[in-house]
Amino acid sequence: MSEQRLDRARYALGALAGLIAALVALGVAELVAAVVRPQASPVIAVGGAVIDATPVWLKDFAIRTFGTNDKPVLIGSILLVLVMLALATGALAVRRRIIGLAGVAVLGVVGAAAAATRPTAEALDVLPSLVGAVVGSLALARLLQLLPARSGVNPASDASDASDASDASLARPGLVTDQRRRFLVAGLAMAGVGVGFGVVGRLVTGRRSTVAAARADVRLPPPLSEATPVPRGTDLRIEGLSPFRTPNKDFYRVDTALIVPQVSTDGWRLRVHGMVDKEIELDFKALLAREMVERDVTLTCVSNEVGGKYVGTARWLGAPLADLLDEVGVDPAADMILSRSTDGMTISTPTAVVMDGRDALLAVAMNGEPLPAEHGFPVRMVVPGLYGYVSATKWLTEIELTRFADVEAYWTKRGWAEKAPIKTMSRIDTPKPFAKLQPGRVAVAGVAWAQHRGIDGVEVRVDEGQWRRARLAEVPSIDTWRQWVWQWDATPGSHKIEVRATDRDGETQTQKRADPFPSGATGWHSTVVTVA
Ligand SMILES: Nc1nc2c(c(=O)[nH]1)N[C@H]1C(S)=C(S)[C@@H](COP(=O)(O)O)O[C@H]1N2
Ligand SMILES: [Mo]
Repeated sequence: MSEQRLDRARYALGALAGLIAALVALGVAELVAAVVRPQASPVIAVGGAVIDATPVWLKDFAIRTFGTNDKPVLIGSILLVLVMLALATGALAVRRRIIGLAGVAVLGVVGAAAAATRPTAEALDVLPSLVGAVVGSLALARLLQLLPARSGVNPASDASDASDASDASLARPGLVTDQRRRFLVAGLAMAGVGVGFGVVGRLVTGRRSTVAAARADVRLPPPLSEATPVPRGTDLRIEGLSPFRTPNKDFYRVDTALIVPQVSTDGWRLRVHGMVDKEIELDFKALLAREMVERDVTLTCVSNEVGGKYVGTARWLGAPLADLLDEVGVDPAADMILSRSTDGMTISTPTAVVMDGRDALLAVAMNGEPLPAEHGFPVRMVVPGLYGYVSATKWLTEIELTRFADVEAYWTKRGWAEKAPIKTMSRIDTPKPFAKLQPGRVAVAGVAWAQHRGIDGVEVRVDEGQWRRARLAEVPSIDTWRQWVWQWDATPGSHKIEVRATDRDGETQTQKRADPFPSGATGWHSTVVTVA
């Protein structure tokens, strides 16, 4: 074997050593995180830090491009970066061991720093990254020792006979193979241990999540005020049209949580404090004992694009927030309700909106079952008429009465509008884009929403012709979306169908296209179809 090839092989094996060391470090870190707490895992902590630091344009791009897969994509990207850094560190460490150790140390410190600076960080959160880095660097050091000898330098003790003969490895290729085999066996064993630790760590984390049990234990109280009966004809039951009520499993999910917060009902407390006469703290039982109401409300995300899917309707059961605020006595100067979740999210809601008589709820159930973990178990806020980022706090634990002049919530700090009422919007659900249709009668149908103002009219036009009034379905209240349908006599050719809605204030949706940032998208949804 030529010296050059041996060199290349040593670098390749060094890179491999770096990768294996990273695997060991991550596996150990996951195992420690399972004991400390899942949020302290370096990948989760760094992911959270990246999410918080992500500029708006990139977040928008990620949501547009990856949709609900944005989280797996983020974790995958972090792992990819880690793999590349590990390969480079290992390769560089072939020449200079200290680079390898420094590389591992830096990665460990990055993980620990991310974990320590998360909004809900606890002191022990640095442990997974630090312990992982220490064990990872030991693994790297050991593997580097086992690297096949190069001319003159041979750290492997029992190969010392080769160390003074610069051509030894050239003369005895068998030695290289033996050494390489020993390296690979050790590397494989370490990689196996690393993966094993990681798997066990994840399994333990899964076991530790108590939410399934806590959810099963919740006995939902009957509502004092039942939902306004849903009139007949609320659901037009047209194929391809979104049902009036969105099943929980299909309900969109938008949040910054890389792992779904696991909040049990046992230790759950809601603290209401700040500019109030008397601060109070409720446990879950006390919340369930309050007068409950049940309401159909449509939630919408400000990031929803024209025609997008980040909107859904559920029947929520919850305690009216206004009642609770009346009890604590809100200082009239407190124009902001700052709510906090267990994962450190902060959301600001105008006090006046919550107190104006609408059904702002501390919700405990969604479509007849306790909130699913991803939708905020055990308690979340729901405020009809406001985008989720200024109202719909999931995993809620704290409500502070304060002032917009004094505090900025999470998304406001990142440039999103401070106050964000939902904009009137309509969407064509059927026919689907690029559908191939038969000539004749085609049901064009969709949903329109203008929560807490209500939808007054929906119009459809084809190929920029006359606007035609769609037939509106019934609705239980002004807080939900409204289905609509228009019968089209389709003629052969390619056609563009457009929709626009008018709310009960008489405002018709503007045609002007606006991005979701900073206060919600505008523009008319359209669909192009072919009739043959
Ligand atoms: N704790 C927490 N609550 C949150 C969020 C979040 O990131 N963290 N996202 C908000 C946003 S932007 C929206 S649109 C709604 C979405 O609620 P859903 O996931 O139940 O549909 O939750 C809101 N509540
Ligand atoms: Mo949102």
